[in-house]
Amino acid sequence: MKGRSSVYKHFQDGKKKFAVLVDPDKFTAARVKLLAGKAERSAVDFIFYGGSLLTEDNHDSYITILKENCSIPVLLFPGNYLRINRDCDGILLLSLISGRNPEMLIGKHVVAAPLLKDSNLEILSTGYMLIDSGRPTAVNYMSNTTPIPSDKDDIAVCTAMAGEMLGMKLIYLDAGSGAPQPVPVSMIRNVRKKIGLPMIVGGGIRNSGQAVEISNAGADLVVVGNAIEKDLSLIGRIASAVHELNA
Ligand code: 1GP
Repeated sequence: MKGRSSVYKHFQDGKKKFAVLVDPDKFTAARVKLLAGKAERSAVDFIFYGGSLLTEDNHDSYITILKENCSIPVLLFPGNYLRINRDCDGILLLSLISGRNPEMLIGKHVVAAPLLKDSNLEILSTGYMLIDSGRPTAVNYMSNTTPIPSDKDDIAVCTAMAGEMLGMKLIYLDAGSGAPQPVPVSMIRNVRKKIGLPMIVGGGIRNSGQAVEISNAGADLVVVGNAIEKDLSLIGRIASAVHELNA
């Protein structure tokens, strides 16, 4: 962190939060600017930045646009750790603990370690868990891992507990980008009962009703990407619905 207040502290204040996910492959520069303005006016808590592929060469310029047009912390949500941007506020250092692919558990992290150490980014070590949503998602395919079945709450609970005991700072339950169904509420509730870490939930959330339900089940932070790409006005609606829970 470059003299800024700790991002992790925000996660620990017990308030319900909302993050917008920006996948640069799915945006134009003009739309990133619009999104930044709306997110700022709606007091969005975080902007997550990243995607599974990043096929376009717009990585750095979009982060500049975000930083110039809003004061919201921007956290890298990396599909590829080697694409680091030092103007961001932090990085979710994801270990894909629901899978058994060593590259995603530790391999890529080893390669990226010197760059990360040198970056001054706040490193948020995150136990990342993919939950089956009824159809393969980009992350399933790209990570070459099998998600946790959506009706196996006990596996999700034990995986999250293991992540916590391994010293991770955050747990992220993700149904995957564009998932037909978000992570089941019962699973979120059961994981919440057993772990004390801040919990992030994303994937397939399309409206403020779902965001509120997921927050009430125990998520500290809900993340929405796809639905916002299609309709930027959702930013304000979801932000106020989630933030009302803190009133
Ligand atoms: C995916 O959790 C994020 O990793 C957000 O998913 O794009 O479906 O909102 P959506």
